[in-house]
Amino acid sequence: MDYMFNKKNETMPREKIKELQLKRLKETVNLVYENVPFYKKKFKEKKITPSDIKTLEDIRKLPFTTKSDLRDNMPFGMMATSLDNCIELHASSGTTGVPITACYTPKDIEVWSEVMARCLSMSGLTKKDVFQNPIPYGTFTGAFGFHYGAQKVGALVIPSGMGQSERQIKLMEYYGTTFISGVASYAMRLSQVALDMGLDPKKLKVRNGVFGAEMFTPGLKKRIMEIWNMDVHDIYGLTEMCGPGVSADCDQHDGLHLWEDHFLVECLDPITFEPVGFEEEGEIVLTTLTKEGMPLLRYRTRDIAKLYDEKVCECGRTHIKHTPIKGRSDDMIIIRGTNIYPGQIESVLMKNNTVGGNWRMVLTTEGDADQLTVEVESKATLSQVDQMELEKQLKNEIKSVIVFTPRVTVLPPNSIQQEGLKAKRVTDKRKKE
Ligand code: DLL
Repeated sequence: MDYMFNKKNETMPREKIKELQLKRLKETVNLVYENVPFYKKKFKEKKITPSDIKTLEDIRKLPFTTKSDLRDNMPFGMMATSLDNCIELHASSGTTGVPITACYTPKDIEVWSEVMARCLSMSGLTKKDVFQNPIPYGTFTGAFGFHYGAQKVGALVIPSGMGQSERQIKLMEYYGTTFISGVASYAMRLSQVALDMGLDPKKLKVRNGVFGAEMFTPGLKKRIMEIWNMDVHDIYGLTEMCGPGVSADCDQHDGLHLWEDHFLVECLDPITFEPVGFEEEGEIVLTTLTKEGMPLLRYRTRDIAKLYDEKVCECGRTHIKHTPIKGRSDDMIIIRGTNIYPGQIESVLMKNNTVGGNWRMVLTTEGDADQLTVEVESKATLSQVDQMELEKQLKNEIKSVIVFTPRVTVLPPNSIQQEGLKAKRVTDKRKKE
């Protein structure tokens, strides 16, 4: 059994979890009804009051909250408490519009640190570790979430921040970093930088990594494990809940435990909004149970995953598990009538050993038809013949997954430039009607 940060809560019997959830759900419903005009109005429209919530199933009477609801009420309209009671502000990057802003009370920061400490301990972090945090420190939740959680575990935190990849590698070497965090695509990039510096990542002391913030396939995970000789855990979260720390995978590597004493999860059909069965794909919908600053009811994450049934995990934890996030429903691309998730393409690419870590899909319109070009870096520089051979092979392999033939362009290592923290896997240049 791996180490638990909070054994009592992490192994709480399921009936107890449900009892606690109902108590906390009622408190949250009262809190938002009394303090957030947006929810008061929604309750009126639905002709419900907080007293209608008597069982956990009654959650289905409650209104959903969407990203556009949040945008309409930004920056502070969704707050359930005065800003005087808040001590920290975070915001999502806002690449697709108004940034989603959340303010935290001291208790919110405490809970966030606790769930992060659970996730990090579950991933193997101990007070003996040197924990390097190569994530930008700023309004993005990533860096602070990991920082607070790792300090709570008692590890030595190196707040190395984002970028300057050579410096990151030098810090790892100089301080003997044992544990790194961040985003999977950046861990892949860092391994390439180390190799370019003449350093084999395996020779560094890094033996553990915990990554999230974007979809990454088991294939990419395996790649990172091999190239660094480290164990890799997946961590999930979003600004609207706290940031990273909603769930992470244990040493079984078979699903992410979601901390149900702080978040109530539903998995719904995104069209009918009916719950799907266990191990059926649906949209993850989350309700905060202990948030004071910006509590949210039934937040539609748009993230697609499956919930496992409620049996106790081999690791001893009782909190429900979900599969890694397959992607966001808004990342799904319809091209020539076929639904494609970037993860399907990544799975094919990562199986091929000559392929490097970085890739993207470019969509264009030619004549009346949509065209998909998959651009992918090779691991090492290839001869023209080998490059053409690889393009042909990948074309066939991708075709067998997505049914039509894409174009494939193999590029030299390090030629796809990344902007920002999260990898941008899709560039859509199609003509819009
Ligand atoms: O990305 C918080 C975070 C930071 C999580 C670092 C993990 C590690 P946002 O910027 O608000 O917050 O983006 C949240 O990112 O709805 C998912 O679509 C995606 N996402 C987060 N974690 C994962 C993951 C942070 N492990 C959005 N796998 C979410 C797949 C993820 N997608």
